[in-house]
Amino acid sequence: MRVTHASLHLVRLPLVHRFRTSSHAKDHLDHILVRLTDESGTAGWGEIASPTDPFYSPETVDTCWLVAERYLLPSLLGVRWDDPAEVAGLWAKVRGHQFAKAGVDIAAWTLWSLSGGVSLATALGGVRSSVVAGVSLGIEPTVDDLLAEVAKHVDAGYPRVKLKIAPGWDVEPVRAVRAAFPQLMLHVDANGAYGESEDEVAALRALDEHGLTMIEQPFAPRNLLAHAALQRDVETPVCLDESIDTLDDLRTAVVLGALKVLNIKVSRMGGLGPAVAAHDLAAEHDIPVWCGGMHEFGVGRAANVALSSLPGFTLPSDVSASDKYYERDVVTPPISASGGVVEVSTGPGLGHTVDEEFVASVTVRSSTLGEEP
Ligand code: OSB
Ligand code: MG
Repeated sequence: MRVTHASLHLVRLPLVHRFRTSSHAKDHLDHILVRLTDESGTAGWGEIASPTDPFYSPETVDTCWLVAERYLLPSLLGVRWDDPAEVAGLWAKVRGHQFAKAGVDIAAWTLWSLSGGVSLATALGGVRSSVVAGVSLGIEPTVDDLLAEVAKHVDAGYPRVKLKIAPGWDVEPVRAVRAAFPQLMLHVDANGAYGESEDEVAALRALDEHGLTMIEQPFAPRNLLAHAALQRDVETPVCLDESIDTLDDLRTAVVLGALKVLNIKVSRMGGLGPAVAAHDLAAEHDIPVWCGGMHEFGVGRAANVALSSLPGFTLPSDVSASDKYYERDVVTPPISASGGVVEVSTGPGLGHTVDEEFVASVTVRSSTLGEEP
C-alpha cells in the first residue's frame, strides 16, 4: 500500500449539551479529520480528537495540525507498507504528539481494511459483535441537574455512568447519585485534579464506601506514586487515563501497583496499533481495560467501537451514541446505541461512510499534501 495524497480538515461541531470537567467547559469541538488516498484512489479517514486547549494533554488542535502537516504526513507519503501496524514506525523519531499520530494511524488502518474488504474490527483482532457502552457525564451546576442527567441516560438504557469529579464536587454528588441509583454501575473521573493534601486524599478515600467500579485518574499524570499509595488504601480499583501514554508508562505503573484498571484511548496511546499493544500488555497482567473517549466525531467513534470489540475490553467503554453529543455526525449512519449496546460494524473499513458534503459545510480550514490521485 502506498499513500499518495493526504488532506487535513479542521471540522467544527456544536455539542448538544455543555460539558464541564475539572479543568474546563466546552460547547463545541474542533477536531481534525485526516483523509489518506492510495494509488487506486481509495480513501481512508482518521480523526485527530485533540481538545483545543492543552488541559487534558499537552497537545492542542494547533500543535496537532503542525505536527501532522510537517512531520507525520511527509513521513508517510509515497512510502510502501504492507501492514498498518508498520505505520507508527515511520514516525518513530517524533516524540510525543500522540493525538496527532493517532489520527493519521487511524486513517491508515481504515484505508488498509477498506482496501482489503475487511471490517476495521476484524483487522484489529476484534471478537465481539456488539459492545456495551457507558456515558461520561460532566460537572453540572447543581446536584439536581446531575441527577436529571443520570436519569436521562439510565432511561436510555446505558448500564454504566461515569461522573466527572473535582475537589469540592465529589462525595456529595456521588452520595446523591448512589442513593437514587443503588444498583447502577458507577465510576468517577477526576482528570488529575486532586493534590496530596490531607483533605483532598480524605475525600477520595471517602468515595470507597459507595461501591464505585473505579476511581479514574485522581492525581496528576506523572504522579504514579500517589496513585499507588491511594490504591493501597482503598478497595475501589484505581484506573489510569492521562498517566499512560506509552507501553513503558503501563509497565512502570503495573510494577508500582498504581492501577487495577486501564482506560485505553486510541488518541492518548498514539493510534490503534499502540492501543492494541496496550490491550495485550494489560491482559498479560490481568488488568481489565475499557476504551475511553475524547468526544469523538463519527470517524474516531467508529474506531473506538472497533477497538472495544477486542477480548480484553471487559468493562463498558465510552462509546455512547453520536446523538449524546452531536445533532448531526460526520458519518452515515451515525453511531447508535440500543439499550446501552452498540453494534460493531461488519462492513469494510470503518463500516460508516464519511458524509463529505456535510464535512465540507462544517470545515473551518483544510490543507492537502501529495499528488492528487
Ligand atoms: O478523561 O475521559 C476523559 C472528554 C474530554 C477529556 C477527557 C475525558 C473526556 C471524556 C469523554 O470523559 C468521554 C466520551 O468521549 O464519551
Ligand atoms: Mg478520563
